Amino acid sequence: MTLHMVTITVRKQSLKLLKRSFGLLITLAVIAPLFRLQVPASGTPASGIPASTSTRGSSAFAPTVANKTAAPANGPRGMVWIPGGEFSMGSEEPSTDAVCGGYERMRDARPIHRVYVDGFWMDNTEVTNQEFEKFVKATGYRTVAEITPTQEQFPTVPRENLVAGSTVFTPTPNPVPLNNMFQWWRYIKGTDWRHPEGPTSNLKGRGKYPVVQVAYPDAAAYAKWAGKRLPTEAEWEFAARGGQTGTLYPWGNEFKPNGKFMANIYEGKFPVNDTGEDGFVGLAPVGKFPANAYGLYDMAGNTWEWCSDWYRADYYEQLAMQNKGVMSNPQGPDNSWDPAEPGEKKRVHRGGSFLCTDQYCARYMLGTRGKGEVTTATNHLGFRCVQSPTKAR
Ligand SMILES: [Ca+2]
Ligand SMILES: [Ca+2]
Repeated sequence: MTLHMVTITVRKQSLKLLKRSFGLLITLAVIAPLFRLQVPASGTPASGIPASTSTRGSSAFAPTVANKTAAPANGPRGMVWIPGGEFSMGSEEPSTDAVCGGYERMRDARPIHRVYVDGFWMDNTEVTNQEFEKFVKATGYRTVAEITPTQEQFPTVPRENLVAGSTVFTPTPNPVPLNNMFQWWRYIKGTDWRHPEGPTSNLKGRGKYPVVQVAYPDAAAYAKWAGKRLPTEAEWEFAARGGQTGTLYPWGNEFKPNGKFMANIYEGKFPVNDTGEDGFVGLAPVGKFPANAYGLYDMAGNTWEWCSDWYRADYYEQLAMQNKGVMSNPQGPDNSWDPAEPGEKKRVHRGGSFLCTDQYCARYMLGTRGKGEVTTATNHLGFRCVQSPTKAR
């Protein structure tokens, strides 16, 4: 199984590309040339990272050593205790050549390196619409997707295209080459967290679904209001691994133990027809698949989840060159760098989504990394929060 993630990036100079890509596809949707998908050129390295980091043929994973200290009393409701400890972070070379899952695509997840994180509380599910609504009602917060972008923010975008909206996955009518994400992603006016698939969609009956169409500032604002914070990338991976060592998935190494799907991903022909063999076409309510050993649901699939770290494709390489031994509570690099779009500011995404498929995106697998421009939201991107024990209420 390999996955590749779909990263969508707001781009200030994207008008030309959007027009070319979408010109004949758009009907009712209003496309604002505010965003651009990150489409790594097929067959070329995803980064300028030296090629000496492969771990093929030998495991670079040393045993996870979780802290033994007991969970603090009176844990926050809806959160589970993650003991913290030392573990091997990263991903080995995938065994697949799928479009986005091959070696070059995963280079940013190597070398595998030792990391220590303190214990913390973590939301046992992705943040739901119900929860996000409480925040919005209490604060009057408006998400990025609800605010009309300005000419100052996007000086090269025609004024008529400066409309509030967001990005929505739209199946194609027929099979298409998987080399151009513009074929299945559209910027649609009037899309936001209350209208996650466009202005005519709504949240009726979807209180327990994960909130989506949240950009990084939206997720961070919610976390702050809740007295929590977004997880670091290291915390997220430690938690997802559930105390195991170097497994491929949060539940182990077998994709479908006893023939059972363990995550909400995509089956069928991508991006034409999601057959929903795992029980869900598109998003699922949170917590519909078994939790990992720490009691965390949907750490693979359903929605991508924001982490607080800046994304740098070469961050793990930098750590290796610094040779500081076990990294303690790493907070990520000081700035962002994605060689595919070096001008964009990106934070880390983790866990993959309901669009992950072995045909296209294998980044629901443990240790693999995603990234996204901070103001860009989609209908397959959400988040969950953490809380350090000293701040537990
Ligand atoms: Ca599914
Ligand atoms: Ca998830």
